[in-house]
Amino acid sequence: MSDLTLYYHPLSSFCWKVLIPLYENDTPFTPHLVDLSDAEARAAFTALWPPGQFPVLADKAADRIIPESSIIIEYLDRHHAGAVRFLPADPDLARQTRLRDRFFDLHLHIHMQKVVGDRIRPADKRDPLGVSQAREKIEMALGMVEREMASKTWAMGDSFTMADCAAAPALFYCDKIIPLDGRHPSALAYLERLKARPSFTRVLTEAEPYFANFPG
Ligand SMILES: N[C@@H](CCC(=O)N[C@@H](CS)C(=O)NCC(=O)O)C(=O)O
Repeated sequence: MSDLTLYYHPLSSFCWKVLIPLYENDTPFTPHLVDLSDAEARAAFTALWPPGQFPVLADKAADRIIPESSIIIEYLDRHHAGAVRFLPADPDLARQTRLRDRFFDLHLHIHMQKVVGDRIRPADKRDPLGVSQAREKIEMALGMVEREMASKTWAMGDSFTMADCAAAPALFYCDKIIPLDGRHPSALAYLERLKARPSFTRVLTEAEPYFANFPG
């Protein structure tokens, strides 16, 4: 059994962000699916990490609990490194990678969550203004991705990094709510490259049985 346990759900976009680097390096870990609708499972999970958000990584050998997707990726890169490195050794390039990672999480991913999350709220508790503001922010961010990716393979250029791990789930689910059609050809081509990356293909294949639960 591996020392690493990942608390996750196969449909969770932020969990995808961490599964990608785990699969990139074939890092051994035990997947622990958390069903947040199960009160007992939720209680056990919040005992581990009170915010109750996955992914959370447990490293038994180091007696550590590591929450937050970007922090998990940095932790894996430092303590369980494989052939693919997710942060450049050069400090300036590492800072740029972190900025792009933050960009995908904070300017795309969480607004996508807002739009999707609103669909599962009771009809009388919906937030149309919040959703329309989130959509505007997604449009703005997609415009930035379109300009950035016109001349690049991966978010940092030639190397696949943590920024691409952040981009993959954010762009995949954004495409479900605001299709990356002809207006965003470079962003769409980037998403297609991400989907063809074997680590992300595997994540999507494993999520497939759960896609019926995605609020379309
Ligand atoms: N900042 C966190 C965000 C994690 C997050 O939003 N996870 C979602 C699933 S994609 C979650 O656990 N949602 C359940 C909840 O908030 O109760 C990270 O990067 O790991």
